Amino acid sequence: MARKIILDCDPGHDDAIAMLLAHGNPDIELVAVTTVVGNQTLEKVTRNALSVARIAGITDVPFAAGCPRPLVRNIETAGDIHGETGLDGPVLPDPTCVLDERHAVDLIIDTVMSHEPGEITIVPTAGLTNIALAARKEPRIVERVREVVLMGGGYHEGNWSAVAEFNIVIDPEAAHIVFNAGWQVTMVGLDLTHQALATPEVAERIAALGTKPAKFVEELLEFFGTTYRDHQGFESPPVHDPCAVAYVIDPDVMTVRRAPVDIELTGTLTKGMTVTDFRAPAPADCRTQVAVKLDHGRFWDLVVDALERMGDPELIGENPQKPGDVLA
Ligand SMILES: [Ca+2]
Repeated sequence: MARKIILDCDPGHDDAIAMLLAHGNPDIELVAVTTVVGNQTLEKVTRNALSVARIAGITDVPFAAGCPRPLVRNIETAGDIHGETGLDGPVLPDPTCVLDERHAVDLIIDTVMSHEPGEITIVPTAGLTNIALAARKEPRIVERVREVVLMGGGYHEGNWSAVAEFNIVIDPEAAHIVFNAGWQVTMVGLDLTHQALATPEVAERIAALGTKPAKFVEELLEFFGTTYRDHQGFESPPVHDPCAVAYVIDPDVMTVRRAPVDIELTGTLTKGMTVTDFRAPAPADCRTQVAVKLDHGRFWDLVVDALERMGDPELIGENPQKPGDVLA
């Protein structure tokens, strides 16, 4: 039976690819998509999520907007990596599906509580504000969720500071809640995702598919590749977020190691660090594990396969205006 996931995201180039992977892979079922401030403002990332839904032909999944700012800190976005829109590069179609009326936090709670215990996996690929609030508002979700598989953090690597990763450092208090809640957390951090490079060979495989969603991914990777080269010195861009989705689909796509993880909230140089204790053995009650080594070929096979299965969905509600028409 397909594993059911809630994707909590801030699209974001790699979030968009994570959504396409989740939609196209038959072994998991996307049951809700929620958005949160992060790579760009809530308004922008929410619009992007709906545009990606249109490109992928996702029609029967509720989308809800969540928190417009972190719990305690001021808003920090990642325009230098994801551009002014949060999804610069491709031309995005206008969204056609309507947002769920609920706040993302309520959609998360309703989804988890209306399914059997152990049925829902939460996959956050953004700051953890929505997830933390959901756990505080309805603590029963913590025991009911199968596990949380998140993209964020890193035990040895940082990107927003020497030791901190963006998703964690923009809302460290939320991360602290999520990592200490008591559910099983798999941290798919930078140590792992910096292995998920979209090399020229990967880009060629995707381009060869020739479909609209593949073309979209090609354009995403082109923009992402440029900003990662210019701002972080990568030859090929690391495509973080789909790694978390890939782990849910196929745990053998990476190796993981059980270890306690906690979040630094007060360090002058280390705010938002995911402090990982590798002193063996991990205590018996340890509920956290960290991703270590990616099977690069197997990971990209999953992404390419998902795009291939998706084919070329018709753009739903194709814009009736002809080119050149002035929108009212
Ligand atoms: Ca993200």
